[in-house]
Amino acid sequence: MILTGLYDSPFARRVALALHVHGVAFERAALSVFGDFEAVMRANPLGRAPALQLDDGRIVSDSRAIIEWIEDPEAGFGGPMLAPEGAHARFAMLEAEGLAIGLADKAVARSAENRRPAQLQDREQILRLEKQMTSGLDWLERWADRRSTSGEPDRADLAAVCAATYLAQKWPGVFDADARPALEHYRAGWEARAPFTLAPFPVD
Ligand SMILES: N[C@@H](CCC(=O)N[C@@H](CS)C(=O)NCC(=O)O)C(=O)O
Repeated sequence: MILTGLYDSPFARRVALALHVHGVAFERAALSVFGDFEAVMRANPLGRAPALQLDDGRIVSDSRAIIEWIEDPEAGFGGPMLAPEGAHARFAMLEAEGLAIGLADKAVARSAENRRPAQLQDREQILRLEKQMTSGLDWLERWADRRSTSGEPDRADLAAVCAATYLAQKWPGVFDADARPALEHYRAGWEARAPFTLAPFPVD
């Protein structure tokens, strides 16, 4: 099994974390969607990361679909389930996971804006993205205040920690750790533990 993507991608990273939780052995193609675009196109018809190539050659893309596949009983992997049982707990997990993935989407879109030459950057779009990122962080700050960093993480924890660390590293002006103590405590607490230590965010 081959996972394509860099761990500075909040999407590729959370897939790697899910694979580690389930104890699935995998190789990694540490390719950049920009610098190694042609190779990424060969790994995923959409040229995006993450993509997981199964041992039989099939390719699953999109982090949500990949994690769903990893957790499907048919895949036959062991380890603790990342989706809680019971409608109430499951809905609460999906609510937070959806928010965290959306926040990561906005932060990645904000980073993409910086790849454009300064004169082509869209000021209105940048302000809109930063407003969305700030509002998403406000929500996660309240949520993180009620969360623990002991026990086993669920899918919402994987998504929230990957999104928060991406923002902390790439957008420290938007995610000011001093102004968001609950989220910072939660993020740093999980980052110090497996599975997060097994697929760390690359620090250059
Ligand atoms: N919804 C997708 C988002 C994946 C995504 O945005 N990946 C970025 C890298 S962080 C990417 O491939 N960007 C290049 C592109 O979309 O062309 C997922 O959850 O996997």
